[in-house]
Amino acid sequence: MSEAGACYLAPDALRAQFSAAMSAMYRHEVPQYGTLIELVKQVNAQVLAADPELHRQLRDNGELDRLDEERHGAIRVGTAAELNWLTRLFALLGMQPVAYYDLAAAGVPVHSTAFRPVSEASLRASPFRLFTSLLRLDLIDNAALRARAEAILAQRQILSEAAQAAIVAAEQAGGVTEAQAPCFIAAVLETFRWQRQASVDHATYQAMRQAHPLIADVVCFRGPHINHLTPRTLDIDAVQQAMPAWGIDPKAVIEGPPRRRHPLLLRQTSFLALRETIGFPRGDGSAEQGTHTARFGEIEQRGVALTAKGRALYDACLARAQAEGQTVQALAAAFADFPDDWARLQAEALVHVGYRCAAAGAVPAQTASRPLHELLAEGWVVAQPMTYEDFLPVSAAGIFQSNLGEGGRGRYQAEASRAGFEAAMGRSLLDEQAWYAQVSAASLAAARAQLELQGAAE
Ligand code: OOG
Ligand code: NI
Repeated sequence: MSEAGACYLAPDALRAQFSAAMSAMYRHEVPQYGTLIELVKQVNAQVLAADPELHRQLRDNGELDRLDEERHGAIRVGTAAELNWLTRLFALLGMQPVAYYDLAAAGVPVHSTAFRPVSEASLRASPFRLFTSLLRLDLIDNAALRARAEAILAQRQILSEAAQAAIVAAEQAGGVTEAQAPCFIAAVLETFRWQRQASVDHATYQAMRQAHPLIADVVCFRGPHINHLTPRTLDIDAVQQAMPAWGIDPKAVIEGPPRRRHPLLLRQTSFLALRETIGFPRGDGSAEQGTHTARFGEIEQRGVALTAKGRALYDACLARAQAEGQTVQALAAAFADFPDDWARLQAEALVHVGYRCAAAGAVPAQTASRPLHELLAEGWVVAQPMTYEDFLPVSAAGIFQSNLGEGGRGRYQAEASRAGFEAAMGRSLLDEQAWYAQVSAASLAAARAQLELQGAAE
């Protein structure tokens, strides 16, 4: 409540509205995305009906209700100033930048983070995330082209005057009221809309595209159009197989780890980007017709979050699979040594674990302060896998490349530039490993507090 008594929406509620508006806009613009949502819904219902254990686990983790709302999107920006504005906007929507992804190492001239909710309650309320990439013009060695790209980007404003004013006002007031929300959402949503009209002539577009398709995508349009939205499926292989029958043409391989009894991290696949007609302005005010490919659809299946130790093992297995051509067989062979039973994954500290108090009634005094292994062994507390809420740079590069067409893979001898990215944002990034560790510790503290509460009086 403000002093005047106006009622501010929680950032979680504002994000839920923003996510719904974004989804509606994309569904309208890319009808195949709507088809994909229907297919994913159907497969998820089948999986839940056939797998009561998974159903229970998702319910206990509070993930069942968020499943149909769950999606991430992706955008690409061109300058530090643009990233800075969006960082401010996303903060109002309760989204913080988690993790640094260096995609130059995988041949794509950007570095990225994902803005997402960071408390468990916020993730439950609205799990919307945005994978956000900043173009690295410093990786382009054609100096004239780089200067031209910089000059074009310096001219544009990705947020309208109205959207900028709404962000500043919300920051000053400490939020957006329920009455202001529809206007606020409408104003900022415009930034992410597809533009049928490029901001440069066709020759400039082609020169940028020649340097890298991604440079053209960022530099030649008025704003960072949303380029995909991704629903979460519980069985990515089933959706991938069903896609053709639903009139959707998937990319050949699923990115990430192979299929397993206990899914690891994140698996993703996409349908190929659409070739869309674009008007390129001529000097005389008329437009030349051309095309641009940027927008696609993607699905993902989320598995357990890995500790640093588990992640090192994952990276080693994946590198082996890649060296062998990353076929289904190569993946299966490379991951054969990665444990696939819950007890070993936990015992070897490969996965992040959350805790929950499982005591139904009164518990003996002093139980709350007993060692964890005893609480687990006697069933006072149960451990459950924590879902991976972040992204994978190698998979992201694979998704980028399959949608950029020819020339999507460059060679860059660049250092990662986490500090440069943070300077552009105007704040620091959150470390994903620290985040899982902290949520895990908090869940154990909450379980102990609950045991304490249920403790019999001495
Ligand atoms: C982002 C590609 C990465 C993911 O899910 O890993 C991504 C992009 O194409 O802009 O969305
Ligand atoms: Ni994605």
